[in-house]
Amino acid sequence: MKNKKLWAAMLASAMAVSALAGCGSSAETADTNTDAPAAAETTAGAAESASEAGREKVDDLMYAEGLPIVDEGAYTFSLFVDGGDTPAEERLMFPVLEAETGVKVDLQSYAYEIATEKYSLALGSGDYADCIGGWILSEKDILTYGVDLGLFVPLEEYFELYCPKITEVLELEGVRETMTAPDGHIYSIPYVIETPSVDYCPWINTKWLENVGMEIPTTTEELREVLRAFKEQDANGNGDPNDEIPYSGSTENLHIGYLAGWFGCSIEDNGFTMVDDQLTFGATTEAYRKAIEYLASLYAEGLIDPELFTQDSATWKAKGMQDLYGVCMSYGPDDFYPTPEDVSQVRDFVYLPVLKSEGVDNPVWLRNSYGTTVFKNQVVITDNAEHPEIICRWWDNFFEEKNSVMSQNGDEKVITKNDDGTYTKIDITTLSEEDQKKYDWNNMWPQSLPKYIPADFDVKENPEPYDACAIRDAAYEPNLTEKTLPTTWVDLENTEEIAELETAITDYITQCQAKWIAGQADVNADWEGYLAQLDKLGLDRYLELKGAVKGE
Ligand SMILES: [Ca+2]
Repeated sequence: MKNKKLWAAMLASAMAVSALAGCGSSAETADTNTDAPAAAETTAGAAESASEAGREKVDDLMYAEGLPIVDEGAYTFSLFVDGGDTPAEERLMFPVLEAETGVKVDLQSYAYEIATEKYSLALGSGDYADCIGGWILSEKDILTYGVDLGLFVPLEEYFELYCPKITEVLELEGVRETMTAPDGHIYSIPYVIETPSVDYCPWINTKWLENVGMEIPTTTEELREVLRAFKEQDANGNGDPNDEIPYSGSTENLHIGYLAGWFGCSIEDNGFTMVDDQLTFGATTEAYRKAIEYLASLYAEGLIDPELFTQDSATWKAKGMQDLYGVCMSYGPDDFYPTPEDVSQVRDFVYLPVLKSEGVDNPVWLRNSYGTTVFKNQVVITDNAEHPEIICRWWDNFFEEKNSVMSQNGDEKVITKNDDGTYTKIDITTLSEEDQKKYDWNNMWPQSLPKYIPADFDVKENPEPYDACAIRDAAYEPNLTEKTLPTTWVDLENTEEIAELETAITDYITQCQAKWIAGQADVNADWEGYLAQLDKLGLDRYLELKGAVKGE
């Protein structure tokens, strides 16, 4: 049976908090801070006083522990994020958190493109939010606006004094090291999340394979034969033998370099891979040249989407939804192909194996993670914030399991905690359209923000969704590079120079890829000139700064 205890308790405490706060009193809630460090004795220059209820207040404003964090409405902070444009009051989590903490959030949330634009304008003008979060932040921003200019505030002392849950995350293996900037400070709320070992790979349409009477290919030449059959026959079975697109991918996530792993060297978009422990530049290798040559030959035969380098993601997805793709590079098959009503059903698209090629019996694929990833630039607090300690505590409270789980899955109406500590989630598609929208992942909470979901945490969904990525991860494991790309900080002194070199070199690699594959130039004829141009763009200096070597 489902156990609704947790959610009932959670709701009751949230309601109690708001009710009591409304009476001008404060409330202790049960489940926070039992393992908190001793209440801050003093903070730099902060006076403490006792509240009516006997709880310690810092600066006459913030309770050092427990909930609420401040008396109702006593503090508001602005939060700028790329997380869609749903207003705070329509998102499940913000009213809940406000009732719990007493802290109001002035949410400024925009779609990624708009957020990116507004973010750089704001930083330039000085008119930026108290707290900034999401995918818009980069490592370089932390170095420039944190370490260099002091616009972002060091947070480690607040964590130590007031944030037991965040401290718990920092104590996970390798996290504190990753989060700590070269000047010794931590500028961001840590975000550790489960991620697949592989991020992108090609997926192949098994229905089409069945229709043309072929098996899943295991070599590059077998793939060519399959793609030819897809092109020549009416593989999707709609009566038109000419609408099949044998190979496609979305322009933003082509990851052409990954495919070079079939020829012995799998590289990410900036040209790097790992060879044993060594960061290695692979865009000048023979394996990479061969991969481009191979893909160009597929393109010349009409086996690759002619819009590969030009279509936007909406066009790419729309074509997939019409069942026009035989093989497609993406994060998962549901990104471009209709999800069956029964989400537990095996998908038509399965992973394409790591292919062997002539002379390459041990092809490789670049490892994306060891199962979790630490994001070190996900939320910063700026010098415009009057009380960074309150914002830190607000995040710390969000890191409580019930809040993080709820932000991702929904409230007690859709998820219940079982006696064994796992959760069970109902089938959302059984709900009204309005509720389905309410419990949409992105409407509940800006999902680009960090949360804390412990490793042993488990949501059983009913039905349990088919996990194409987990199946793929297991199959790819023997071919994965042992190491992922390093997550160490670049040397502060050289940030600017590295960024400039990276832009020039990556742009050039990307341009050449498109030109060669689409047949506007020949990779073999151009190869010496390409190597010379990379040298001219400063490849040696770039690799020296990155601590990388040239691959063979
Ligand atoms: Ca057809």
